[in-house]
Amino acid sequence: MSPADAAVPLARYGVLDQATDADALSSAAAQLRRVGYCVIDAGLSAAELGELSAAFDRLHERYLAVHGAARMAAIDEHNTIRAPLLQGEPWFVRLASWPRMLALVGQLITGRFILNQQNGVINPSGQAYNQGAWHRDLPYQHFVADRPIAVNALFCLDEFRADNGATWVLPGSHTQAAFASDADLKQHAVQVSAPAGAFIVLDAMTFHCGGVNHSPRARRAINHVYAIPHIRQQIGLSAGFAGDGSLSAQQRSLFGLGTEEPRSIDEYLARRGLQ
Ligand SMILES: O=C(O)CCC(=O)C(=O)O
Repeated sequence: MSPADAAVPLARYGVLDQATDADALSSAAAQLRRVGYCVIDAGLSAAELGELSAAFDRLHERYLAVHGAARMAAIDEHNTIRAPLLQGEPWFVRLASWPRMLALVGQLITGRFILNQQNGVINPSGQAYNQGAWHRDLPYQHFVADRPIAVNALFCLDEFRADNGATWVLPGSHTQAAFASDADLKQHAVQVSAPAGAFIVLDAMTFHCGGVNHSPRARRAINHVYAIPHIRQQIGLSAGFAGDGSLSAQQRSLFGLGTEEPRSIDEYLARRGLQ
């Protein structure tokens, strides 16, 4: 549909009730609720994208040096950077708190949400990698919620194309408890293309996987899961940021400070206001 067509109402009959999407973000939220995913532009400048890209490569090199490339490969962790925002590269804290993304998550998750995890993801050229198998971002879970309880936001550091293994999703799979049959997947899965600088946003219960990268270069992304605070963080971000005076109040809340379980009855009662 062209932009000119967008202003022309569609023909309909028998319709008594219609949703109104006030803006691009509400429209993306409506699509995600319906089919389980959407794509939004983050709005980074080319210079900002370049800085983030350099920070990602620098950090991956350091990460492998610190943890040992061979040891990481032995447990299939060499194409992942766990919790980059805890590793002294300010861009990752900034990206995790990107206002446009938080505004979208705020439309999708009712009440408070926190960052459950952030991971750098590398889809290497011509090789299998750990995100190439179908999964939910709340893995091992088979239930249906009537609204998102967790949302994942895959930031495309490179363009996502069919040839470099763009993400496959099964539309609507966030509304079905069971994993679909292989035949259903082979027929109905769709590959999501997106430009560098976009977020591919999924209901975290939507089944998805990385595609096979047939291009000569790795395809990089940074995944985030935002979730209700009842779901524990993949790695303790709140502990990692404890004592960090540089965070805003909004970031402290986002990274889960104050949502940790009380370690005693006294601590619980103190949080309820007991003097
Ligand atoms: O690399 C991709 O396309 C998918 C990444 C993914 O599935 C994940 O990080 O959960």
